[in-house]
Amino acid sequence: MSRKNQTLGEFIIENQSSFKYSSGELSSLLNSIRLAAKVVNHEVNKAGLVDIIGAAGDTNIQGEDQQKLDVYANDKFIQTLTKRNIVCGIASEEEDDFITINSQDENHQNKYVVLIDPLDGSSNIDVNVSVGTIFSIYRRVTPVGTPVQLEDFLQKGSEQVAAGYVVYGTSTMLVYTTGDGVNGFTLNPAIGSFYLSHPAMEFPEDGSIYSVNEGNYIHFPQGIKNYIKFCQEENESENRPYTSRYIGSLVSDFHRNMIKGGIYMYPQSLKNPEGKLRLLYECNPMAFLAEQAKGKSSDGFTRTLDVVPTELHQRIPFICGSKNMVEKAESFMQKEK
Ligand code: P6P
Repeated sequence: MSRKNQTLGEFIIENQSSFKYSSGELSSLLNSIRLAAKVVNHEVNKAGLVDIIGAAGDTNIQGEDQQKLDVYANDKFIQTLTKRNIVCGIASEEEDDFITINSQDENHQNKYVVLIDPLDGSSNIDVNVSVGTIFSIYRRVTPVGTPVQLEDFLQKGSEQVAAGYVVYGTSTMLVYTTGDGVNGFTLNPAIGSFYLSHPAMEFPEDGSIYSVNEGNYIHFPQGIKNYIKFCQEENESENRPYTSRYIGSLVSDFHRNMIKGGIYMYPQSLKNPEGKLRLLYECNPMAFLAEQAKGKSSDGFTRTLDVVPTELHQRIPFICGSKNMVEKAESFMQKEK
């Protein structure tokens, strides 16, 4: 049950009983993400004012320049999750390996692991374009009370118990699912509370927005090239040509497409033979949200949530959005198989 202007805290408590597994720990975990989102939002919103932007000089495991705000966001989410003593392990885009959280008490009963992209799209920070945080939550599969293992993180996306994102845009929103639909909460910065502003979010079955970096067009698989041409063809009855909108920030493109109807694609290419997006902390959480919002997500052939992970930072091709648009793109991909 939800009502407009309910706070995120009230919503979490009211819907706790519907969580598949939780003795209040998942609620506490979601509340710690809420706190970290507010702290990071405070810094992101003034990025241009303090010397916290610009490359930290370091590079992450992907070999990408690490922006200082990446590092800040990563530290804040890890600190908040660790302090609350709720999770047994954390994996982050900004960390080469997963982090084991040793509980203060000897009978370490924490049963959740969190995978996070602390600041996705961070190359946009210096040009004041919206960025986001993406999180994914699983129950551990190794015995409670033992140190967390890699297999606790390498679970199929269909095993997620919760997933969501924070979009630091014209307003800051936290959008998440625990497997019972998708709900969006907008931060009132004056009082620091998130309010239920977008209950029961759903992708329109059809849409007329396509999001892809067409600069990579010549390197795309033929099926994707054919679908992009389909989007650009004149067909009034099918509302084509579609509109091309690509922000370069997955969370922002996904969020707009979920509200208006659309498709996001990051296919494989010569430069990125496995695609660019990471399966565990970008594609799986967004795919869980997409399916919970009646949308669809795949690599053109296999449902994203069915992919069996083999390594922490693996990448996969990613097509996600309005169900009929994704199925159309898949039909073009499968014709060229
Ligand atoms: P490109 C940001 O780095 C990101 O992971 C997504 O947020 C975004 O959609 C994509 O990569 C942008 O990549 O190669 O088009 O700049």
